[in-house]
Amino acid sequence: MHCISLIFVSCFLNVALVQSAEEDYVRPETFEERLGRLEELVDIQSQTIAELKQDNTNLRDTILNSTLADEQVAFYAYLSQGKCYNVHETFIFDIEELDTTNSYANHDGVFIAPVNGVYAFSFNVVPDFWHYTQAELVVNGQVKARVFGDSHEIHDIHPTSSTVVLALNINDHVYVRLGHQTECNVISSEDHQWTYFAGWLIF
Ligand SMILES: [Ca+2]
Repeated sequence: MHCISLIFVSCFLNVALVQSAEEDYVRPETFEERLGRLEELVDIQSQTIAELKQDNTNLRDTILNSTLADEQVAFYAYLSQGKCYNVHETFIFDIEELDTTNSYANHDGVFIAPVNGVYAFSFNVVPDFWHYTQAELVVNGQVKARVFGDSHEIHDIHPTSSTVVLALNINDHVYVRLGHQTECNVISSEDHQWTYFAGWLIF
């Protein structure tokens, strides 16, 4: 009886093992299938490497550009000729002698800070003969410096200038405009002086 029981258990185990093996069976891959899968992996790896190379190039350019901007921000521009300005009209210093980071635009007269930092700005304004002129240095709409040149009662040139130091954030807008306590004629000429605007990053 004991022997019959053993045979029965043995048969049961065999059937169970065969069923389990059939369930776990995975058809062996052919060489072509494995090769195809490897090619897919190589393509994915190549794509990843290309993306990493591009990221590396972008990072290097960013670092180089930020280093240049930190060390070399400077501009200087002047008016090619004088004119009669309206109150609060921006002076468009159209002759650009220097603009190392292309941050001053000689079509609208605005300098846009390329990096955070402490900057120096200098501007010189030349009132016409028999004129008094007020001008303002403006940052984002706020007046930060004023000058006033007065030859109202004399046929003379009385230029007026100022140099200021300001802490700016990146993208701050800086420009020079006519003030409100003023007459309109500003001159800029070879014969006398140029009306100019300059700035540079200190640190
Ligand atoms: Ca420029």
